[in-house]
Amino acid sequence: MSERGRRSAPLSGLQALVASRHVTVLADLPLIASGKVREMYELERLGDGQSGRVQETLLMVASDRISTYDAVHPTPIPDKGKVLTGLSVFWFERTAHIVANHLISTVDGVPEEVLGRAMVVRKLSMLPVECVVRGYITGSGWKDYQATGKVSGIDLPGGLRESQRLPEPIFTPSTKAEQGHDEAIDFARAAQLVGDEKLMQRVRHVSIELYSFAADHARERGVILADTKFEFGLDDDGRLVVGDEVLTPDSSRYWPADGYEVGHGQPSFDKQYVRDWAAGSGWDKQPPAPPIPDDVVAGTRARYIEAYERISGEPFAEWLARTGAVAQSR
Ligand code: Q0Z
Repeated sequence: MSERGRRSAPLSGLQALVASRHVTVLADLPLIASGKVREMYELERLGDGQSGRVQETLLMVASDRISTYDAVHPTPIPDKGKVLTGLSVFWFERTAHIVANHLISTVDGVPEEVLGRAMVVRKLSMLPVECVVRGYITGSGWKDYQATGKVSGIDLPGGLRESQRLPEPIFTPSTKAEQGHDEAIDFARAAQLVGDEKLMQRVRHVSIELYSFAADHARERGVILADTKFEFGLDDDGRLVVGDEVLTPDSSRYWPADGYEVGHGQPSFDKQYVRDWAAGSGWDKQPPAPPIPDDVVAGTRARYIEAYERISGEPFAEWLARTGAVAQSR
């Protein structure tokens, strides 16, 4: 019986959230944002000991929660948060030549209980747009193309088929909706929201460079990066910095390259077991999402780990060891 189960007092709102949504409450740290699958906490201001300047920092923690059809399942996928954090860090480390990023550390300042699934990051002033890059026509892009021949105001060639590779990657920004779905906007509207056209041109250029770098890398490892979403901010010196998570399966569509075929939707590299099971389960895809059976959890966990290993080229155990998520054997 758990500590909680022995008591008779009703759960507080926060305790209920923690219990029902697998949300981690870290001792003393103020929780400042909780998304479908991640939490963000405020950390102490860090002094650099040199300049006398201080840096506000945040702790981003990826949980093992999984969503399909926009609903979060009550069943976690063990290690999913560690895989996603490991992939974000992999990409941050390999794309610093394209743009600065917010990562400070995955070790220093990270509470023991979230080692491997957390990042200490610089607090940024976030731009109020989602920066989507598409190399393939799918999802909402495919819907918009079928209706109008365009995506985010960009005219595309006629006769494209679902999931087809685009002649070149396109930048298709969207608004950040507090609730519900992000709305596609054109470049001019994004520039207006950001309030700086020159900056927005840089954001578009950097977004496409990041996508292209990652898509080329993934393709060589048998994975198609169909599209992805970045969030940018400005640091204390007004410099452009990529933040949030980058190029993870939660912020991107990854497809296995083998079996790729135009003319229909592609299976997701990571979530296809859950979607296939859900399709046969009788779930109407409306919240609440149902619990996931053990065999589907195990298959999905294996896919996440395979994604980490294919993309990074190293065993997932190396990530766990490097971050102290598991005790080192030597
Ligand atoms: C990220 C989000 C999450 C819930 C704000 N470096 C930064 N500075 C300031 N703000 C953010 C970042 Cl990354 C920021 N989000 C998205 C992440 C949980 C919401 F882990 N919102």
